[in-house]
Amino acid sequence: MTLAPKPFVDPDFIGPDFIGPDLIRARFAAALSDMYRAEVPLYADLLDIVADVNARTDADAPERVAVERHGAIRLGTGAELAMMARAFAVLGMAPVGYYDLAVAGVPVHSTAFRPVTEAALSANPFRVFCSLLRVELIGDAALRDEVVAILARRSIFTPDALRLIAQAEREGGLDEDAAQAFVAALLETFRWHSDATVSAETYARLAAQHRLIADIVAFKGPHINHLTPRTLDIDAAQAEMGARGIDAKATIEGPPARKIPILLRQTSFKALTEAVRFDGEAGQHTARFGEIEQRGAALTPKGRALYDRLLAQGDAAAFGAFPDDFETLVREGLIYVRDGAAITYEDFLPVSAAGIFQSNLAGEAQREYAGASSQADFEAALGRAVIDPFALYAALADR
Ligand code: OOG
Ligand code: NI
Repeated sequence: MTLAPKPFVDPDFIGPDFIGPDLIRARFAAALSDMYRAEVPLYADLLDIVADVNARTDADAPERVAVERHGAIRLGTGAELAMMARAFAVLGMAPVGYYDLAVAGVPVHSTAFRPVTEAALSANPFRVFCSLLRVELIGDAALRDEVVAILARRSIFTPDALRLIAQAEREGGLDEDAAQAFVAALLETFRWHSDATVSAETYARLAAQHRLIADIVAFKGPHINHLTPRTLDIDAAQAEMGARGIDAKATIEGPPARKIPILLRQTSFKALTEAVRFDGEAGQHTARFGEIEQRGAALTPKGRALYDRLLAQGDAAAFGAFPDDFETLVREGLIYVRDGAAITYEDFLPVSAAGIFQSNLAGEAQREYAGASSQADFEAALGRAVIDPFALYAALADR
């Protein structure tokens, strides 16, 4: 089945009293960052490091860099995903790309909700990497049924959020009061809940299947599991994490350091073990972390094919074969260029995402999930097709 990529809220139609989606998104991203900073103080330290490193690297960095970040959530059901897509549409964010994480031993598939036009990206580039549990990959039929039943009992949106999503769709936008109410209501979906919805015994069985399944299923909602500011020098930021005694991931995901950065490089501090309660009984859960990333040039399909081929060699030295001067990158058609400059990559990398997932699942045995990737199933749940990221870059690029 092919579904048309139709936005739920027309971003070009903003009524006279309406707050534009870009501004609602900027307010939401700021509110989410404030909430996460309060919930996970180590994330505040990470923001300090990034601000220092960025100021040292480029005092004249574009304003956008300071507010730039992404976050991630993990949803349990197709219905949750469909409603989340409608909520993000109110924020001017559309699903771009399909990421199959099952091949990397994580039983989810994902998209990135993000602004898609140049104007919207420069107004506020906030993105959310959004994963959906692939319940069919749970081999144990009884546990699978139990997961379905547990998820069917929860509703992750507040009544106000649902009402305001419908209002935005019906009326074509939200006015000031409604926009404020919507930001506050949607924030509730991303909040951490230390009271699990299941017993310690059920949690243990879910976690034995996969720790990520417990994270997705055992709580009231899809708590934001990390936020990621953009750094202009990830090697310096990684070193600074070490210097401040922060327990960081050992390696930076993505391409090695280069003269001309490409795609994206990411690292994180490891997920914190936090106190939770199972039916009032004390327990622990490990899920929330902080991440940083450095973004480089978006690759053309030809460039990406070369990158993937070198990646498959499994040896960092292999990347030496990827040209690292601007003229060659352009001449060989490996990067997208506009007005003489590389277009920045705005998306994610499945292998990096898998590396980030894995580093936050310390002690989790590496699984293998058979079964084809399932973009059609994902899109059926989403209620629309995901946008092809290459098409967005190609539309921006010089001919
Ligand atoms: C998402 C991990 C993917 C990234 O930056 O690649 C991601 C998750 O842990 O839920 O955020
Ligand atoms: Ni991330």
